[in-house]
Amino acid sequence: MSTIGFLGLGIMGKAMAINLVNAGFDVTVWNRNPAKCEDLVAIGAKLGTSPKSVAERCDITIAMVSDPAAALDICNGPEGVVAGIGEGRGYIDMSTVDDDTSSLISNAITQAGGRFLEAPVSGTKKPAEDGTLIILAAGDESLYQDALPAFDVMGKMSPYLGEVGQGANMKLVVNMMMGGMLSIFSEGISLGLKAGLTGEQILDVVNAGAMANPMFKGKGAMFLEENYTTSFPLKHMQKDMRLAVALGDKLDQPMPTAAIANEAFKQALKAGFGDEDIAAVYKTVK
Ligand code: NA7
Repeated sequence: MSTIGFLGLGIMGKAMAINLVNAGFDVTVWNRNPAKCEDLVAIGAKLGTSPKSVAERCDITIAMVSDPAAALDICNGPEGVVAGIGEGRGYIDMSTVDDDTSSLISNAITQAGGRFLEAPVSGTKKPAEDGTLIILAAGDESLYQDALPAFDVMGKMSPYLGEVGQGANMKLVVNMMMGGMLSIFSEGISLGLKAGLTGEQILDVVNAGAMANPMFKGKGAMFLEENYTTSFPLKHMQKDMRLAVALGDKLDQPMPTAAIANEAFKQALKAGFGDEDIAAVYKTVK
């Protein structure tokens, strides 16, 4: 069994690392704010002192941090992953970033002798806890094969999508659609309520028809309860929408709907809802 390093113990990383420890992997953890390592150490994880020390010690180091800036931060500098990766060891970035950021990281890791895989995930807190994420892997295929036992613990499906960039692109395509759907759904619920329908009536009809999906079911209930407990921070969805719109620019792909949904999430961010769940986009239209 490979030794695994885990960098970034936020909502997602913590749940994923716990599953790896519970499955019997030898896991070393690091988080910028070290207090978040305590629960992992309590169940048997080792404590790393820097991204470099973790990458030096482990066969495979996994990262799950917030955004492109954070993904680059933990790689670069004298205490970064690149300084510790060495010949043949593996680095898997599971954060959601754009393809250019992923390529920069890939080049730095491979020039240092390491192997690189990007593997952003589809799924939020609950699937991370349940080990049912969809892992979108791309990059070094030998590292993908080596990582499969760990992916099987964290996810229910982990397709190999080809060259570095294709995992990042797949993730942005999926989340762009999710953000657009959530934005129009929040407007529809609000419109229906203002027209005098009840929330239950609207959700019952939506959930019985061709539009039924688990997200509408879960987030619809949250809208009606005005419960915005975070499982997917709204600030991260706005980042994903921003990166998807930028990908559309780069590829000359018109995306009028995604661009407007991005504005809705920007508005929610400006209103101070960034650390609440993506369901809080509803508050800007209700
Ligand atoms: P969270 O719960 O916001 O956690 C973010 C993590 O990223 C957390 O461990 C942060 O450390 C870490 N972070 C943020 N910036 C940095 C920098 N500059 N250096 C090192 N570490 C950093 O996010 P989620 O777990 O919900 O999401 C993770 C990813 O999955 C994200 O890409 C989503 O879009 C999908 P901290 O605890 O603040 O010290």
